[in-house]
Amino acid sequence: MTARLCELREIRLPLVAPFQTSFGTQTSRRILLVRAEVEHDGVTTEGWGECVAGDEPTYSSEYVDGAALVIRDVLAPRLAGVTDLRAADVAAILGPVRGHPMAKAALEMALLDAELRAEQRSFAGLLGVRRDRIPSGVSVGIHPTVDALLATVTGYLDDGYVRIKLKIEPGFDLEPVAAVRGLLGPDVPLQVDANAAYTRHDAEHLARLDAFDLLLIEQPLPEDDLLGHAELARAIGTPVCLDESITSETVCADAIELGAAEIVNIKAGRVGGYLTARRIHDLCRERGIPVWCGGMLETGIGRAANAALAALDGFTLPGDVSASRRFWATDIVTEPIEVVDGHVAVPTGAGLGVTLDREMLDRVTTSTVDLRPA
Ligand code: SMG
Ligand code: MG
Repeated sequence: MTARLCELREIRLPLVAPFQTSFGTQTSRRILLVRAEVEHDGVTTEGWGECVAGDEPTYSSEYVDGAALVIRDVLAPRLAGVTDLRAADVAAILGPVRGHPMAKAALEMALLDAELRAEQRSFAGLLGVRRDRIPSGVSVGIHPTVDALLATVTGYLDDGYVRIKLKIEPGFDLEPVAAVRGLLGPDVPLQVDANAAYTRHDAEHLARLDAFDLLLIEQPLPEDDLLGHAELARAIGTPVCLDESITSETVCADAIELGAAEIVNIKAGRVGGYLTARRIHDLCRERGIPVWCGGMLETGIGRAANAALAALDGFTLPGDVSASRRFWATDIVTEPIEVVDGHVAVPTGAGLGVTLDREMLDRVTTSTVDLRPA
């Protein structure tokens, strides 16, 4: 089997509604896609990967233009020189390149999809998952008013989501959380995500969230403040969950050891790929730390992979694996991700299990770069 990276595409998709977090508002999304090919017994099979880097370096330091450059000029050339390239080796080969986990993850994902398709195996099969569907939670952005927020949450409850996550920031926290808890009643799981908007001095304020019986508070403090998260976890009743801070297996182990991560949000892009994400799942499971699968406003490609990952046994909390229509009017896959009875099906087809809608893909493509060596 010979594998190679072929193409880097950028697409642009408008969001069905603006999505506001503590670091900004998005109305559309630029997304990088990578195409790989595997040749086996004279048959060529293609695979696709999706890069979760955002338009600007606000969630983390990675962003679309930076990821595109590092893929084109650094990462793809390194992989092009490897004989018998396999997805499982990508992380180690690219290890000497510091950072850029989202760019690396996209390359590993494209190769993984191509290899698995060539072998007629599913990603869920490779992971060895036992569930055929996963509970679906939805992430709700900051809204201009609490009434507008309640209207949006009501719509998601009607859609069947089994868990609500609210984005919060200083000035938009206690009041909206109280109102949404009032709307949900005591039984619907509710959690909040601050995307690093608070400081160590906010512990007393954040402790007031304890009144709302939240599943967790996600990433209240800056990415590099592990000790601050550990102190906060001791000071408040709501369990502290880390997202942005968990950049590797090592950091995850340290965060758990310090008491900074009572729960972990796993995102493959943030840690350099799905294979590393699985190892972080294993590590958390050994240490008794619950995990759930995060989302990065992916298309159906990334969501399909997330649905398989989230079916691993250690994912005991509902993830941000919501339906395609939560963000996109039209997805780029032929069978958009759907929420049925509050659950998303784990894809069973070969590779990541989704088929690209070529016409739609071409319609939203804004640029294409050839990754094959000249
Ligand atoms: O993909 O459903 C989704 C969005 C989930 O809230 C979500 N993601 O910090 O967890 C997070 C955010 C990061 C993306 S904001 C650009
Ligand atoms: Mg988050």
